[in-house]
Amino acid sequence: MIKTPLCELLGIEYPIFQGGMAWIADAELAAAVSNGGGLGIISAMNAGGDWLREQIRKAKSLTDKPFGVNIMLMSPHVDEVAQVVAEEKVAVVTTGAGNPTRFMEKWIAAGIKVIPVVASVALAKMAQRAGAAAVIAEGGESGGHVGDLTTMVLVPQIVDAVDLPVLAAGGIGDGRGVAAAFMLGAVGVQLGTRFLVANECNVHENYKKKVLKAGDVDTIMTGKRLGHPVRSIKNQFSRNYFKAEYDGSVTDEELEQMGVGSLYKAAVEGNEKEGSFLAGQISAMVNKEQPAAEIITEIFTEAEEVLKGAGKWVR
Ligand code: TUI
Repeated sequence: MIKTPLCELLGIEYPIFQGGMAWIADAELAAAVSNGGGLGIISAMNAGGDWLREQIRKAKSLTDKPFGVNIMLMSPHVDEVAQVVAEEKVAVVTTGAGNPTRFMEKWIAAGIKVIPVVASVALAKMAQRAGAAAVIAEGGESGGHVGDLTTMVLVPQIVDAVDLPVLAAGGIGDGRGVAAAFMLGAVGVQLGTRFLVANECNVHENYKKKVLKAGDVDTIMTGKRLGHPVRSIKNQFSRNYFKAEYDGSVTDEELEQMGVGSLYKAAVEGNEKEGSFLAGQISAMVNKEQPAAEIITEIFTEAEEVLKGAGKWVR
């Protein structure tokens, strides 16, 4: 059995978080992951406070286990959702796409464990000074908004830089990835793409099909020109966007406009041409739909086997 200090810190059975995926990670998915022994996470994405409060209450009705909320810091409603998580006293708040320190005092005072997603050593150190309970080091293999560094390079640097539990994210989809993350010094992992195809995930069926079908070179990074790089599965939308980014006659405003509504079109409408299907490079290795709880037990059974054999090259 695999146990790490993260399990004790949060009262969870397996040291695994489900990533907060915009328009995808709702109360049902979060509760299924928490009931399976991991930490389920509701994505607050660009939603307002009322929607989030309803989702938090729904998750509370579906599970007695701890769960979290991911706050996307570029959201136009960030102040409102930051207040809602404090009022609802969720167990864990993770953050993404920015620096969460201005909210952390309020969250910590509400008894919330704050676990920021970081893509650099500097932000990890800032998070520690502001009272983070742990950090999630997310490499550029992941889906959605990404930093520059890979998981392999980022995780050990964050482990060395802070005196906090570190979770690894980006490019992890099976037990081998979990074992590798532990070798880099992580005490937990966060997976998004693999949970996207969970039975309990309510994302549009076309989205799941795209992830299940994707091969090794089927994701692309766009958005660098506007300073918000995102990884998604290649399709008409991402190819057009990529071309427009390198076309000097397209203005930044036009480019910004091209992206509006594209996540909704993918996740809710399943629009294969105009949607932005955010997913990680690990999509290539995500090949079956199954219950969230089964994903967790399968991954940790495999990780245990890999770790038990880890000494085979050492004499
Ligand atoms: O946040 C994510 N993944 C996301 S957010 C999202 S919604 C979105 N859509 C379009 C554009 C932007 C966002 C879809 N996927 N992952 C966590 C993450 N955070 N990855 C990288 C970062 C990050 C990057 C820069 C965190 C902080 C940062 O700079 C902090 C600073 O100092 O301002």
